[in-house]
Amino acid sequence: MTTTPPALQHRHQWRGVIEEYRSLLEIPAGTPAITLREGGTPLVHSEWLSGLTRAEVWLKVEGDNPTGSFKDRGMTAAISVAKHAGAQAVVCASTGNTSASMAAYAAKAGLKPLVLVPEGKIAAGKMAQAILHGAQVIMVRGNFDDCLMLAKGLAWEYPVALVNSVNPVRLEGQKTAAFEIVDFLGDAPDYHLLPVGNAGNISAYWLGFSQYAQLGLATKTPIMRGFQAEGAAPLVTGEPFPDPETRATAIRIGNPASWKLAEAARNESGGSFQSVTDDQILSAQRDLAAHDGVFVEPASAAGIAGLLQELAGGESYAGSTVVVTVTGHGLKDTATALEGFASSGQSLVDTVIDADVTAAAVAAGLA
Ligand code: AN7
Repeated sequence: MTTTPPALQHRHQWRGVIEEYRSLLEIPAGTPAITLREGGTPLVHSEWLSGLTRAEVWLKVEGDNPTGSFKDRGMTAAISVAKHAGAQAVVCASTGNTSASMAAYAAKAGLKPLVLVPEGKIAAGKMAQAILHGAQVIMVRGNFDDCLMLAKGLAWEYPVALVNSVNPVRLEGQKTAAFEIVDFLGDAPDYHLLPVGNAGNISAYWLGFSQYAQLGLATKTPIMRGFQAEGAAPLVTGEPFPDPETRATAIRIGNPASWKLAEAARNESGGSFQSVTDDQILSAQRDLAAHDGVFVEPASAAGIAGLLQELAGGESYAGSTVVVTVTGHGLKDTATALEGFASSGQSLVDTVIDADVTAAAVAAGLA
């Protein structure tokens, strides 16, 4: 038997969300974990937002997951269970991040990934991930909701396992983000804000917060506030959007699969659904990057945009603890980020000089 050197004994290598939380997850006993060591993402304190709100505002930075979004939490669970059950191929509909995550975990598991995406509406980084991880990518003339209908139909009639969040195992993995927040803060926050598209994430968070409260691991559950893009805001209006439209393509969804669960989360937590415009989203994305050093994709900034909108409207968070989940990494979609930057009237990098210190100093305004 080897012994661990004393200096290393206190160190813990994060094992991924299944092994860290297995006893709290409803997945079949003995399912081997197919993991990229997802989860264990940081809660980063935002001095900027804490100052604006006179609250303690923390960012749950889910872009730090292996494929750059929160989807990896649910995907390790769904792929592990599908593999254990003998699946050969997996399918999902996606606005980009689910397909990137599914393709990576399917590659790790030796399963064939099949991806259905709305034509022309997927950020380049996400598409590159799905392709490089070996997915067969099928573009659909339609939106995400059409893709989900097809994915369900394929899984129903052919030997492919569906891993969209209509698969309840996905929510089991995804709820670990709520566990991590409570583990870190010592209790649940007063408020939890996040973007909402297909509504799996908010449903999973509510499951996780509720479970911790029932187990006595938290004294309370947070008020849940979900934010949608104005052009794709069915949970705000109460009606499906037949033609959802937003530059935050990740949340361009008109008929969320977890509609009922998300409404339950709102009702039971005393929360709300609100919408924000694309300009607010892109402006929040820039401000978060510039103030806090956290670069998120447009959809991920919806919760930040929502918090700023509420403050502008006179809402007070003073004295409370607030967690805002930022769901995906900014590098997923640099094109939209730079378009937003340019359209805000700021100039992109356009100074070109010879390799000369004086020229650099002049260009930098130092001389
Ligand atoms: C960055 O990848 O639906 O409300 O197919 O990628 O749980 O759907 C992505 C959704 C928020 C919304 N932020 O979460 C997909 C997909 C980012 C996202 C959401 C998504 P849900």
